[in-house]
Amino acid sequence: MSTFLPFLSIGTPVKTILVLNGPNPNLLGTREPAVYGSATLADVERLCQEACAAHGFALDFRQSNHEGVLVDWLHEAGRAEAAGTLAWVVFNAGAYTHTSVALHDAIKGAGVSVIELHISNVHAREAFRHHSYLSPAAKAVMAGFGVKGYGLAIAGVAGLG
Ligand code: CA2
Repeated sequence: MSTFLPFLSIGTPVKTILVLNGPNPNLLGTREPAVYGSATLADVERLCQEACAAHGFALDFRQSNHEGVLVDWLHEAGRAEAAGTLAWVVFNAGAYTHTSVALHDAIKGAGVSVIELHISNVHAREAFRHHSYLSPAAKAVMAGFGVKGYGLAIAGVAGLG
């Protein structure tokens, strides 16, 4: 049996799914449970770990409150996808979804496959949450499944084969 960790025993390279979180999900589980539920960001990471393990992916889970850091991570992800080591990015950009041309440009410029994800149904909320700068650059969009959406997004990527 192979002891080379990035490979399954059958020799198939394991690709990574990068789960990126933007500003404020570090507050999950502490505020607004009616909107976001009671799971913490650590719970979300565990859920993603389980979903990735179930579908044969490695997980890279990150959160930053800083737009430029997210831009740098998207560039890094684009290089990893081009090198064949990254499958997709599951991206909850938080409020930057509704404000950031820089993140739009980073997704497009990096040529990275992104699923835009929101815990809440942003279209059933305030009008300022209805517009997304990311959706036109993303390959897929999902919203309103609560934190379970992260696992569903990972299953969706797996379903693409
Ligand atoms: O529904 C989502 O996942 C959002 O991306 C969450 C963002 C919000 O700005 C988007 O419109 C929709 C907010 C991130 C979570 O921030 C929290 C703040 C307080 C308590 C819990 C979470």
